[in-house]
Amino acid sequence: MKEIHGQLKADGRRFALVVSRFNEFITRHLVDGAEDALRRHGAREGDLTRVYVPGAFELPLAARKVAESGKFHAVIALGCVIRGQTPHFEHVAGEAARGLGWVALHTGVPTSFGVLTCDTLEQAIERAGSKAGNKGADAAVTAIEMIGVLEQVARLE
Ligand code: INI
Repeated sequence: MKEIHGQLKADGRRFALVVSRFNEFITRHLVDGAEDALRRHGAREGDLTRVYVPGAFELPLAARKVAESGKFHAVIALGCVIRGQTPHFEHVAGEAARGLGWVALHTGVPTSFGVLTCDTLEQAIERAGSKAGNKGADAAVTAIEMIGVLEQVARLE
């Protein structure tokens, strides 16, 4: 019986954080959480790159180009969509989720979904480093784990 678990080892890995500037007062905390998690798992400063885009809708295209560059072991997409702010919440949030899923599947590069989709600003604050944790950190740990999982799957005999 074989069992695969991704090691939480980030040293020697290169990460791109693709970050939405919309709701920047929230997304900057997701960036802090993600980078802190990467460092705590051994990632080096020089192996982290931030790519900023205007909004969550733009995350998939930038994530795709970054993944296709072949320069990164994983992409961590960070954004914040708040229902109260837009009648097209479903479109923005839906396209971000669908598009980032597409990027992962079509490039084979782990691409994690650190996009908050909230009803209220209060919920966003809770998920960006207060009582509901930090979803940027969660997305970073997911990326680290997926690198390990895919590496081991590739080594299966
Ligand atoms: N982009 C976000 O990242 N979050 C939002 O809450 C949001 N709202 O509320 O509209 C938002 N809109 C901008 C969108 O992502 C695109 O940048 C824009 O439509 C141009 O393509």
